[in-house]
Amino acid sequence: MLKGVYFITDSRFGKHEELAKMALELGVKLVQLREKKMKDRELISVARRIREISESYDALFIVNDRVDIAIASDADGVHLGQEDLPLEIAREIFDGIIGISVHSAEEAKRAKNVDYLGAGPVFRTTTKEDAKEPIGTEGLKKIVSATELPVFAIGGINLENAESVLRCGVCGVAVVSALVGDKAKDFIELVNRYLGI
Ligand code: TZP
Ligand code: MG
Repeated sequence: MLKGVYFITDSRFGKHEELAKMALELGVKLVQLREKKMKDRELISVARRIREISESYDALFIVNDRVDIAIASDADGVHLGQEDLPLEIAREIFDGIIGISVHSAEEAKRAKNVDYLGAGPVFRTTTKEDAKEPIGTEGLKKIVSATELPVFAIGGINLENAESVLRCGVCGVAVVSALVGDKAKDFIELVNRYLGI
């Protein structure tokens, strides 16, 4: 289900498997493994373990950046940035959900043959080291208007600002830090209530 809260793991907040389990336990149905530094041998076993855990919660599992790891872990999907493997090539070798990151309405218009867009960062975030300038809710609205695809907003989304983001017409919100801490449950409830999940 490409809708609702989309949780992204980040090793700064804990072990990938434990973070994924925590989110799944809270009812999240969409989990992404995002890891840029780990050696491939370790990464593939982490991916396979999260694949197994998400399966048992009946949730979708997406791998960030790495089509090879997505294939080898039997993931449901892969999330690609503008500089990762080109979409057409990813489609040739991977049969699953493909999402891509966009930062502007132009990039959203160019995105064809993908299953969803990740749009952001909406707000300033300290979670992603090389995050671009925030697009704000105005930029997000432009992206949503420029495409027919489901759009997940990302970047600095929390309990306080989630409603302003949901009002832009997104299918869901992709978050790291909003689910790490004591407001996680309230955050998920707010998003689900707004989206009628
Ligand atoms: N891509 C754009 S912003 C971001 C990623 C992976 C980080 C989102 O983390 P947080 O803690 O929800 O701001
Ligand atoms: Mg990427």
